[in-house]
Amino acid sequence: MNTFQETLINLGLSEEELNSGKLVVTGPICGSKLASIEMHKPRDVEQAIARANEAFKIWRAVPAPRRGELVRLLGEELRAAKEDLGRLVTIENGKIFSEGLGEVQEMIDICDFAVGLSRQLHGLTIASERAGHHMRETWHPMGVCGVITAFNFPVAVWAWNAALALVCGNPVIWKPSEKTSLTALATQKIFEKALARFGEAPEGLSQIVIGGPDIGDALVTSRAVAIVSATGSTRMGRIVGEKVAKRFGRSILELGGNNAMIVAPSADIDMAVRAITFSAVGTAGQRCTSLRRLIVHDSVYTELVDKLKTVYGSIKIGNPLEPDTLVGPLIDRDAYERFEIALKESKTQGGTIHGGERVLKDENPDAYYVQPALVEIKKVTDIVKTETFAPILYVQSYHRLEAAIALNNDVDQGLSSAIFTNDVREAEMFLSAVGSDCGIANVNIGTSGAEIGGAFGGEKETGGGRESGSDAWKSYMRRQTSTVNYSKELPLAQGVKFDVD
Ligand code: UN1
Repeated sequence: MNTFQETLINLGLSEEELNSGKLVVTGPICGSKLASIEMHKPRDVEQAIARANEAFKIWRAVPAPRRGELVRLLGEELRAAKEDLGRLVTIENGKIFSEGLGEVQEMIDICDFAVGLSRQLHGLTIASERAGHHMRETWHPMGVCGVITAFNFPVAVWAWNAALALVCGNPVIWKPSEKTSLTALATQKIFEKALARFGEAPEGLSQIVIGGPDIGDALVTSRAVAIVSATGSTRMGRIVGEKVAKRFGRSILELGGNNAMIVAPSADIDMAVRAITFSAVGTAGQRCTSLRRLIVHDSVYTELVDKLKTVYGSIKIGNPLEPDTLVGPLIDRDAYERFEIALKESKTQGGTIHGGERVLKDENPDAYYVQPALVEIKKVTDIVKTETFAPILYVQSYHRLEAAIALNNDVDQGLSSAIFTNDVREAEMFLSAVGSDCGIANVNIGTSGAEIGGAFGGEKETGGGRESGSDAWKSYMRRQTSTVNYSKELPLAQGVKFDVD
């Protein structure tokens, strides 16, 4: 038996489930078919939504710390399944095994966070202008939460949303990427184990719907789905955002990034090289937080670029299950074609390309491994402003920090950003109101690999949503403002007189 089959068995996925349908799941490691699974129809989504709304009626009244207990058990089950689920992430998505494990760790971390949160869903008391009155603000469960996730973080992003939504009192319906349905099915099995240990929970608390855009659309357009959390491209987010807004639903959008790092003259260059490499080539450049633009001070430009070329040249590309591999395959042929087109355009637009070749083609004719590319380019051309979901890093130089910050901000997206500097003035300027316009701004670390404790998301075409830590939980609840009169008078606010006798 090979590791893949063993992994599936350990995760409780049966042969029958994996060979029963029309949706073919292809593994990016060698491009072969992994499974063919059953797809849902929009009618199934309607039924799932109805079930979830029934579940909501019960779950919203369960005390939040008790809801937290379910998420605590989910965290325990994820710990037990970490190795297998991490491996399946690698097999289905192509990220290296260490990152596959890291992704499951991110799920465990958000469960821990959500358990604590389940005792901290706090509101406010507010001073009233009227004697014998008080005001307060309370957060209540909001309703069914639809979660649409992308292939690149096939399970962690579900966990960010589900762990919070569940402690906040909301059932969840998950539409995973068609490219990574296996990890989603495995995660659902893990959730079911937690549910069985939890005992009495309503049916339909967490459901999964498998399929293409029509399935996503059924979630997005339904008035019975209170919240739609969608992660993916800006193109997808624009469609989802508009449709949800049209029915006055709530959306949480986590869309594209075109993330930059500024490397200042005082930067620790060797540390910067390591951070740049992880952020730009890690996950084969397929994170929304991947580093896509490098803005280097002219005094350290040659030194840094030379060091990067050397490191890029020695990076091990190959099977992501092998321990010394750092760059696995691109997800599929489409991704490779976009990589190729972007490099072609970079050249036409004045770029000098280092790397960027397809590699390991003879061994893997149906899989797409590439040598990460560095593109030195002087002007901010269209291609520099385009997010290509692949390991391409555009390198530009600057002289004044203000100009570097302007370059950082001169793209449509606003997800992540970073500065490498040992000058506290520069660092603080970058983090200030006149600095980076992104949701994430880091100092002396890369743009990717955020911890779950902070709010995750960004501005402009990144969509404005926040998920994960800090007070992102508020997006999963409805706010209620109450004024309570415990006096025997009925004074009106603003001193208004309205005597009826
Ligand atoms: C994503 O790429 O969709 O900060 C999420 C990071 C990860 C999450 C990325 N923790 O890179």
